Amino acid sequence: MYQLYYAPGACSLAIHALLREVGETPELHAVNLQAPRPPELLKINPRGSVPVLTDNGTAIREGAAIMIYLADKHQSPLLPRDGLARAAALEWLMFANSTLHPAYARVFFLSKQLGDEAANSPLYATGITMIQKLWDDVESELAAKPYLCGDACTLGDILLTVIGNWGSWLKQPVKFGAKTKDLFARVSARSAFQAALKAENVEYKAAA
Ligand SMILES: N[C@@H](CCC(=O)N[C@@H](CS)C(=O)NCC(=O)O)C(=O)O
Repeated sequence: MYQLYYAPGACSLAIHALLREVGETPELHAVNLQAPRPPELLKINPRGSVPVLTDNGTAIREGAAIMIYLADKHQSPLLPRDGLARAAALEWLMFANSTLHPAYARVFFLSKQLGDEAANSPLYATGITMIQKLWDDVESELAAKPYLCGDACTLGDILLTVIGNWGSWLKQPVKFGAKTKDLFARVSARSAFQAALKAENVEYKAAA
């Protein structure tokens, strides 16, 4: 039995969608990231962040690790088993988790520090420029293929699609190219992704 600690629309949505991709409906524990963390979350993750997955009572932290664990355990085609195909899928998962996500985390931090001033702040604008460069890179990568690894959807596409929907949490806009929006539309239309959005009461807006 899986339990998932999540915040609606946060990076934990990728784990939630993946669970549904492999036919699992987790027991959901919503966490309010604006409030003090519940003691039961701090007990299994002292950092207080989401996602945390428990599998029969054992906690796994760090989104990318959780996704790899689930994809391997359930033999999901979203993560090739070996060789260069697996390396490419892991590369894009890590790009989303360890390069793109922290770029957003920087501007979320600045936003907290600057409050309303963030909308006109050059420092904040620099953070947005760094995010924009990463999305521009994604657009170039998608020039000749529908998904980051070619013809098939992999874990990185799912996490990227989740992060793409964080526009309403930004104080200055990020623009997506046409190919990137097509990717968002394709991934967010998957029945598992739709089921996770519905369960979290989140609207997907980034593909429009
Ligand atoms: N490296 C971690 C990052 C997790 C993370 O930053 N999660 C965000 C939500 S997208 C969060 O919980 N932020 C609030 C906090 O860190 O206290 C992972 O991939 O699991």
